[in-house]
Amino acid sequence: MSQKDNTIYITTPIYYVNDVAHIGHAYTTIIADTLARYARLTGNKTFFLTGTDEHGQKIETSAAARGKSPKEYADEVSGKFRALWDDFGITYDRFIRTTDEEHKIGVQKAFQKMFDNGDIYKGNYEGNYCVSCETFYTDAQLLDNAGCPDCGRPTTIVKEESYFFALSKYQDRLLKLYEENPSFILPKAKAKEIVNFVSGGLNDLSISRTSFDWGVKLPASMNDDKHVMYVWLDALLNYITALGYGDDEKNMEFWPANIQLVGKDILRFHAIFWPAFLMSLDLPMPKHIAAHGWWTRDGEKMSKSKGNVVDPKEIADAYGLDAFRYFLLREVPFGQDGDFSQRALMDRINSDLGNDLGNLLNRIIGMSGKYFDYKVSSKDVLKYHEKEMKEVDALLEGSEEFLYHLQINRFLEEIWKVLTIGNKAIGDYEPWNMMKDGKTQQAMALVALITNIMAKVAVLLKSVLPSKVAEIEKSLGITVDTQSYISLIKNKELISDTTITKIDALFPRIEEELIATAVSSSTVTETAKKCCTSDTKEIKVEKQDDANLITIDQFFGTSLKIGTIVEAEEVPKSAKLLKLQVDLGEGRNRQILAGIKEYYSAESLIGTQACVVANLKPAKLMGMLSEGMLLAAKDENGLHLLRPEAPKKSGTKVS
Ligand code: ME8
Repeated sequence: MSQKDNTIYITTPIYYVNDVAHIGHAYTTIIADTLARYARLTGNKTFFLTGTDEHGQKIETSAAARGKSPKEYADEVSGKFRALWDDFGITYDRFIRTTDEEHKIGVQKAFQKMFDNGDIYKGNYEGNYCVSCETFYTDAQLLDNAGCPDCGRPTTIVKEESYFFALSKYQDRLLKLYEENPSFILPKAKAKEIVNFVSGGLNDLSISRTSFDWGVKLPASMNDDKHVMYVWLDALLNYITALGYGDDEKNMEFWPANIQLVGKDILRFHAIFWPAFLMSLDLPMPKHIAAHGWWTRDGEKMSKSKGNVVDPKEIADAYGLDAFRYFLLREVPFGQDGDFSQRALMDRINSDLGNDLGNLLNRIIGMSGKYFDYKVSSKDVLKYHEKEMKEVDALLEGSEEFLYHLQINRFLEEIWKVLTIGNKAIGDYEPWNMMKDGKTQQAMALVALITNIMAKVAVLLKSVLPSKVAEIEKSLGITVDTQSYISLIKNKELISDTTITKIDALFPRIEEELIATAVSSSTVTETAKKCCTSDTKEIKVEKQDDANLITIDQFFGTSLKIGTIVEAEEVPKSAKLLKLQVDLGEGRNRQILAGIKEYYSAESLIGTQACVVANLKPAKLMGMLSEGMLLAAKDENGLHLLRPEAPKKSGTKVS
């Protein structure tokens, strides 16, 4: 993306409808949304595309497993993705579904054109197929146990008549594309893998299937009804059919795309197949295919079977959407893998967002209110603070370059340097002493310097923190739009005289004990979440909606057992904690710290039983190890542990 482009087209992958949205989907979508908002703010005509990938064997099988038709199932899950993005305020211009009629028409037109160009021929395919990855593999690519090299699942042997795309023909043109456009693949380090892969030779690609029929049919002119198109051909073409390719061509002015965001696992499809298809269609190449890294959770790979998948809605509900956006964009350099933990998220909120950003706004409100009845004038800012202002303007101007190169974390770091200048200036100049000494003009210049810093930062942060910046706008009496972008950032001007409005803290501090246990494990049902108690944690997320539904497998990812409390004592200096030794039938007792001291005396618990979450990652509380969690229910009548109705053997499974 560059500032000079006047149309900007940004895409996310289209998400398979066999799964609910997780942090990986949210990550790509939030990056794309940030870039699209920024492109619009800076005055570019922008088109932002996202959507769902609904055809193929995987979806057909998932639907059948639920006793639904593929279309019914796709409608349901696609609707959930869309509802989540709407809930998140994602500013997509089109949400495409590969079951949309216009898409199918466009795909058939593209197939026809590739055929007419001599790039499609009929043959027989015999080889390995991974339904989960919807990918063909040669024998040499398979793992030793014949598993899929990408996901490790068993592959099946497919032997059927198939149409082929002459991918091998494009090897040289692809290598030339990579060589002549070193930033075609971002981050550049990833390009090497692709160049090596293509240099090793390309096989023609099987692009139709006959063994199932949930897919786009071949064009009628092919007269070959038993074939449906390979799902990746159908899916990749969404990036042009969404603009009207092969149909009304309404938005084709946006092609070629500026940035196509993908996860690293699907880079090969986008950096090899996709440009080859485009070459066959005589269309220009996208400017960048940008591959992001993989999110893990608390250091572990996320998977449905482990039940540790991060639900973006749950996080956003518990910690705030803007904070979640900031965390995703700030925590990990684009292209690298990242780890999600509530601790890291909480630290970002309290430190970057609360202390550095929110607190600076608070200080503006406080100082302007106390000294100047909330009136701020920029009149003398340059007289007293030209040096600081120059430094701020230069940093902010430079920060944009990072955004254009997708180094969003660096972009944010530069903005935070500016906030540091603001916070430091208050300490250095001590406006309270200026007021005491009657230097009112200087004090006003200082308050106005900080207000200008906040206004300029707000302009650049609007795409990252849309709702919180709306609050800053309200407080500072400014409007962030293309005009203010040009005046405050491009022309480095100052804001007009303004009146500050008092608002609530932007990012109230999240206390340690309020880390939402609700998002500590997606294996615990909503009901269980509401009644879990471990140490001093409380529950913040109470909403139940379809997006949060879990499968039975996920539920059974939590090991619930009956434990017998054999010892109990108070934790010194803690108002809430009891230290328990609990027998779970394992031949040794587990130490569990539970935040129930206000409701139970230690001695009353000895010999009693409770329901325990037995496979929780051990945690240290007040320097002591806690190896599990007791379940309890709390309402206005107090807190009660969940216990078996009749005594059970220690370690009895709860299901
Ligand atoms: O691949 N961390 O769809 P999809 C980061 N339909 N990103 C992750 C992730 C994780 N833990 N897990 C998955 C498809 N992703 C195709 C795309 S486009 C023409 C067709 C990312 O729903 C993954 O890398 O399986 C991919 O970019 C995206 O989620 C969608 O995956």
